Amino acid sequence: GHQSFILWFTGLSASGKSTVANALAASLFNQGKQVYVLDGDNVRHGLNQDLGFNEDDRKENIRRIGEVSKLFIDSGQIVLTAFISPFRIDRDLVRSLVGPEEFLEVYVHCSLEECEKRDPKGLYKKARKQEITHFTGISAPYEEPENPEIVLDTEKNSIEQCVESLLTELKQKQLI
Ligand code: GGZ
Repeated sequence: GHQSFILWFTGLSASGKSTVANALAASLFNQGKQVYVLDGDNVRHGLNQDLGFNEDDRKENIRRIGEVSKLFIDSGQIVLTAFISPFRIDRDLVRSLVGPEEFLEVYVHCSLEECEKRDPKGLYKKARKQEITHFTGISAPYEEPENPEIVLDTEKNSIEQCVESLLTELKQKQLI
């Protein structure tokens, strides 16, 4: 197999989306694949710097990321996206935009309790004190995927184990 596709990582803040996506990207790169990671660091600070975290802005965030991902696919790349993407309808919109063959939803599962314990940026703490509003899991919703192609559990498994199961899935689906 040799084709371009999206792995769409979704999950709570601090669930490990970017970490797993970047580790997988490194592995695919070492196998000679053209791969690129889109996440908050390179999208929310640039293209989407006009957007915040209310419902409309999140929807627009995901819509634009979907369109950009489609361009990456057209250019023959593997694209890994790591955004909370809390609304099912928005994830489904991207799925229909790029085509079902090329879209794999990856649910990065980690309990709210564990994410809050990790709290690498202190955002959960701020959200609890209402210093940040509309915080996913605390004061804004997260809609779990109903039929994700892949589920990872970062509470039970290491990053390396998560990368291994992704590689296995991709080989099984003959995408790599
Ligand atoms: C959720 C927020 C918020 C609010 C800032 N709610 O763990 P992080 O810091 O590095 O990742 C989170 C990121 C979420 O941006 P996304 O573009 O992935 O969200 S969405 O898909 O819902 O549009 C978090 C930080 O931004 N952050 N404020 N209120 N996360």
